[in-house]
Amino acid sequence: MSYTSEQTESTVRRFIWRGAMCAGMCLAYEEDGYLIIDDFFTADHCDTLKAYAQNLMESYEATPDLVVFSPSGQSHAKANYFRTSGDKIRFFLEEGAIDTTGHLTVPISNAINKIGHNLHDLDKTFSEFSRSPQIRSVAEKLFSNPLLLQSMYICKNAKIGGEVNCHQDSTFLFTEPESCVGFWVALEDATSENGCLYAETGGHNGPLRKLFQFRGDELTMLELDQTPFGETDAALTARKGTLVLLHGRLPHRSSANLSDQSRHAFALHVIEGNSHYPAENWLQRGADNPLSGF
Ligand SMILES: O=C(O)CCC(=O)C(=O)O
Repeated sequence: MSYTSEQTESTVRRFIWRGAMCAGMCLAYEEDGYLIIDDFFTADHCDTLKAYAQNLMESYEATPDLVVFSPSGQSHAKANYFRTSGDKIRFFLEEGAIDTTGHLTVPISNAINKIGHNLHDLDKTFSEFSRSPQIRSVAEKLFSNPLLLQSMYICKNAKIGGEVNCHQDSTFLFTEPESCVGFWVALEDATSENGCLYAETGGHNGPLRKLFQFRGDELTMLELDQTPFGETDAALTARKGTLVLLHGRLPHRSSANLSDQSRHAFALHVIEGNSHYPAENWLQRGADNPLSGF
């Protein structure tokens, strides 16, 4: 697929956070399937969260046979490590971070692809960030009973940060009716050089293409609809502190980071508490560990 006719920054609508989600923001989100709000977090707040995460990563000791993040072709142990991470804090490495002998090719803090998937409940610092007044305010505008389902600290480090293929978040976080919304926060400037998000403007009006499930003791991708994605040509560039809101049906992706600037981000996925969360969804939490809200 080629991504030639990039939608320029000037044609992508942008807003500035002024304490509440205004009518213009609601309309843009409804029409485009994404919403960019600058100055959502202060640069200082982002720096503090990034430094905190760097510390966690530097203290982490990798078990390379378990942790490489690869959405396809995982070994059983790796798939299990991923599958059971919904109510834990786990570290996933970049594919290029380990050599054939199982040794790290780069320092551990550069080797990590992401930390997931329950930072928002298990870590006080991430819980406070996820439940900040501004995230809560947007969530309460979009949901009647918002529940925090999944969180990720995404590194996309310089030179090694991998590509994220085009997908719809509802493929991975499905409810009936569909309700997933992604809150993606740039903790560093995200540009077309270091792997910003790209999206298909209005593509949330298309069908849900796939469902990622845990069935018969394995993770499987079910095909629902063969309609190809349209062009994901809207560059959702985001300076540090910007919120990018992503509708669960919106096709989006990001490129590998070949630049010498890292692109750290925090992503939180929220669902409607009044919807049904199927038992086949890959991400499950124990009965003694229910989802919570703000
Ligand atoms: O940060 C990225 O590059 C991808 C994030 C993403 O696709 C998501 O949060 O749904």
